[in-house]
Amino acid sequence: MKDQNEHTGNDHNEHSGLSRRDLLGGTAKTAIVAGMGAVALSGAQSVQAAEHGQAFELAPGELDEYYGFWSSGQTGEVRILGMPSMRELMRIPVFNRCSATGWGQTNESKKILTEGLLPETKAYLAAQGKETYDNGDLHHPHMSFTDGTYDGRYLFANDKANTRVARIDCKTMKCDKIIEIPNAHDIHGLRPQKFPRTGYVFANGEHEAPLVNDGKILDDPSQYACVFTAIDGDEMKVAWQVIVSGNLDNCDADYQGKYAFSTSYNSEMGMNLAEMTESELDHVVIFNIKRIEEGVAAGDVQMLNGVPVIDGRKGSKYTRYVPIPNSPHGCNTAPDQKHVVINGKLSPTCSVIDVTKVDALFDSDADPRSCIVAEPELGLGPLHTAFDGKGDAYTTLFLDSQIVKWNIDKAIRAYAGEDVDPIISKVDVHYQPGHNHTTMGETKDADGKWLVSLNKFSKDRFLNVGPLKPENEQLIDISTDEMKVVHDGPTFAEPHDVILVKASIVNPVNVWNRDNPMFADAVAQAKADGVELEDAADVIRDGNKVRVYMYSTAPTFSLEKFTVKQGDEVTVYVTNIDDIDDLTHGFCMSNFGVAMEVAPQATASVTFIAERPGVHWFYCQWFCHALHMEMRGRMFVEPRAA
Ligand code: K7E
Ligand code: CUA
Repeated sequence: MKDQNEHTGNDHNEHSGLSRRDLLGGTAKTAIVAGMGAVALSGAQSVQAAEHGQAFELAPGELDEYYGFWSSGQTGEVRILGMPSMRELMRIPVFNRCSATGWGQTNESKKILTEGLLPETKAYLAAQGKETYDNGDLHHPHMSFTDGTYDGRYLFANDKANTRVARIDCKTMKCDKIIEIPNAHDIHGLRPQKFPRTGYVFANGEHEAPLVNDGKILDDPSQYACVFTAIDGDEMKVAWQVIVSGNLDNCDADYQGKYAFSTSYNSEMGMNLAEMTESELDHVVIFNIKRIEEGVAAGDVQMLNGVPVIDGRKGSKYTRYVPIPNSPHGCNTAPDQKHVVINGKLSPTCSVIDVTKVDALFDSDADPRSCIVAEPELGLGPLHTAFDGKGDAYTTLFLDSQIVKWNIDKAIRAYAGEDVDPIISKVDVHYQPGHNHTTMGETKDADGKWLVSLNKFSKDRFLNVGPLKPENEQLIDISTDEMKVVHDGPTFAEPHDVILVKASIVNPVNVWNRDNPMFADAVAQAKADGVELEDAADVIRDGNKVRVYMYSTAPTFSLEKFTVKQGDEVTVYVTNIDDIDDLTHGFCMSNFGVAMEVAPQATASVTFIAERPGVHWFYCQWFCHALHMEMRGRMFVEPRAA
């Protein structure tokens, strides 16, 4: 971390601090407390910074210490923020349609968006005149693990809206696989296996439905089921599924590679709010991975949509059901590699599972509650818990609009009867926090530096932008026992969850590797057409299909014009032969609704029907050169003979 004096002593911070304070009257107090509003008191600045502890603002040109990988909820993308500065660095389109990059329009992205869909989904979409969904609800981005910590290979993320799981290749920071999960409905909780490696990606189907949902069973909830899915993260294929009792909300895995845990807020299998919240106790389902693998190998399954499905409902040898007070939500394994915190939501408590006591549940039919070693009362609406790696936990209290810091060991001692208070401190957040996350906090390398609270409401914290308000992500310094909110970060819908990863773990490339599978189809097609992509200026006619190959190098396209006939199906392949960092080109065919990004050494392609006769300009829509405006060419569309 940079020396704090250097940060707060710099002019830029002084001025931005002042204008921020003037604009956002409400935050001024927080800012001053945090030391970042030290404005105009230049002599006192270093003192305030020292009191504050950690610097989070970066001077121009300085790099962050962590990557933050953010979900975006109903926007359907993943966002990358630098941390702790909270500067947004990039957006990765996943389940959404992106105008800037052409995600959802290029042939490369359409392949990823369509190839993993189930046949009945493709049929449904075809009836809507679509090839894929263009919305998603991305809640949970999580990185692949090796030996209990992030390994920088992949990010995985769920789509609650359309029951999909996506993978992002961390070399290129592009989504490279999306699969639809059969037999399950509305994937919510998602976590990778931590040990020995990922391995499996565990995914919870949240909503109950008939297992074979073909319309024969409708309003008969007794025949509905929820399904837990283990995906092979290397192959992006479903490995196996488990039918459970109750529904499934969030999940996590242990550090031993033996168990996965899922919360269930609707053990009643109720169909409305009153029914769903009726019973005093819901449960956590514990999945015994080895037993399930053995059961699958032994054929104790039914095959549904090509996937082996095991029956893990109550009484099964594959699962255990641990009663938990009403409607547990978050499920968080601590970096001590021993405890799993189950967040109460409607109960003011968190329940702490000791994973070393889980074996007995399976081997000797011990009381399922015997694995609970603490149940501290923390406040109203505990949703998610983060950890600092020093034995303390940080739980969001949705209803109280607070984060509570508590000590796991003290909670265990209190549960055993000792007179100790596990609560260390509480801090107000603004307002109604859902997830929170600490630096490296869901790995064994949690370092206890920063906490982010993802708040669902911002209300009066920012300039009014109309009835739809931004949400508010707050940065909290947790380097001391007293938590300090040091930064407000407004964000558009909806920052559900985040992981904070040490920058040294993530090593993206600067230019594409020409062997990347992303554009393997284009490479194969060019080869079949006898075209060299990197040196192409070719128009290949194949019946009424026309393939136009060009390369781009600042500030020109290799083709300055090409001619097609009205009604032709035209595919344009652009290969960016520039081999320089940050020299991205674009290809936009104006008035055809066609645009895509072509980053250095990438090939991208797009297909459209040339139904408009006339002269049409295509241009580079990604600023690349002083002569970027001149980087354009013409498509002539000859009218159909009358
Ligand atoms: Cu708590 Cu979808 Cu992660 Cu939202 S879930 S808060
Ligand atoms: Cu090439 Cu702008």
